[in-house]
Amino acid sequence: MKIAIVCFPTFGGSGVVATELGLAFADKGHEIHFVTYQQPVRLAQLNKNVFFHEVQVPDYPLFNHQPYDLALSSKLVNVIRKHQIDVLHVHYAIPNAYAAYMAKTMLKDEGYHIPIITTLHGTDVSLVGSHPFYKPAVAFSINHSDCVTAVSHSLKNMTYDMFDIQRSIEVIPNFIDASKYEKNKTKPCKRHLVALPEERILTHVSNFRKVKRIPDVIRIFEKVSQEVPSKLVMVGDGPEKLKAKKLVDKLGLSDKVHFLGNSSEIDRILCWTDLFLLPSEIESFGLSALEAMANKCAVVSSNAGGLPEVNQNGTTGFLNDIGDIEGMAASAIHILEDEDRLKEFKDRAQEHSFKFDIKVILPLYEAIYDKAYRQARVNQKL
Ligand code: GMT
Repeated sequence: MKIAIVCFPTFGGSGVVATELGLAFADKGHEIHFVTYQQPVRLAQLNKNVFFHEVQVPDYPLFNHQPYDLALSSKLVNVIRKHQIDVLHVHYAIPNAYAAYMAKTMLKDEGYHIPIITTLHGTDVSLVGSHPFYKPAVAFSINHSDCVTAVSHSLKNMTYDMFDIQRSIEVIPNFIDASKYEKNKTKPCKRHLVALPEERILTHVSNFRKVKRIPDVIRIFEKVSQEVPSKLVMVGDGPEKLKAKKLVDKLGLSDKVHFLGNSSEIDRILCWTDLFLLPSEIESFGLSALEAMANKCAVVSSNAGGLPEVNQNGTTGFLNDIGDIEGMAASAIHILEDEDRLKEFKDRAQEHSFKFDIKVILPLYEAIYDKAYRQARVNQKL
């Protein structure tokens, strides 16, 4: 099958899911065409089955804002037509599903029926998508996709609650590649670069946006470090980072907190980690937590959105109410203070994460692609 994938190419979870999914389909012999404004960060190498088409938006003095969705829809028409694409999978509704609908409509005029699969990831529904500036266009794009998936039950329910949706939405959770972590067992993990042997390592990975509640991460760590010798590793970049550094200085924690930038080698960082912190305000799934679990990290998170579908309370870690810094610190201390208990949480975290193995998830997307493709062929003949 020839599959075009639209996503954001940055370090965000939706781009990671889209890229890893495309690569997995390419491994199975499908032809994959990524269409976005720069080569996705997890797309290290193109190969004979994997292509990248850059969407360019030339500057023009009249444009106050660059019309990216217009350029994307035109690029999609050209790519789909030239490469005779069978299905178009768009990740993140804004503006990707909207641009896909426009491309589909343009192609329909030529008698070319391209089915659209839209995957909702989270803020495209919650934070951004539900804003009155975007809401009608998002609802329209969801209702006019041929198949719609959401990465958690929580996100699916939220979509129905927030929008007037007239169609079914299928839940297909995010995934990890379990075989990668089994192989990683043999890789050296340079833990000594970050902490002393007797110290525990806590890690947070995000895009440092307000919804991640970065000050909570630091305040939880402050309490933990008073009870358990430990270090905190903060990975990623974003608008809240500078404030986070200032808070770390203010609390006198600068020799215990390491700020790393965005990393495409997250697994190397997570292999040191004992406990992953994710106290988010909103989180449709929490792919970063799942990746941490696959690397044998216990997780202390908030109970926001889809996090309870990933982190199992009392088994793989703990879930506390949003903003409950005391509670999350107590949960973390409980896990970290006892060597055997920590090991049990870490083992169970990895075991649970393997239920989200790509081998389990890929066939779910395959079935959707097949269904959408078959329906498009029927429409083509009508
Ligand atoms: O807002 C973000 O955190 C980035 C966003 C994205 O699209 O990259 O993440 C969302 O999608 C991820 C992949 O499906 C989910 O794991 C994240 O939970 C979700 N973020 C939020 O809901 C805040």
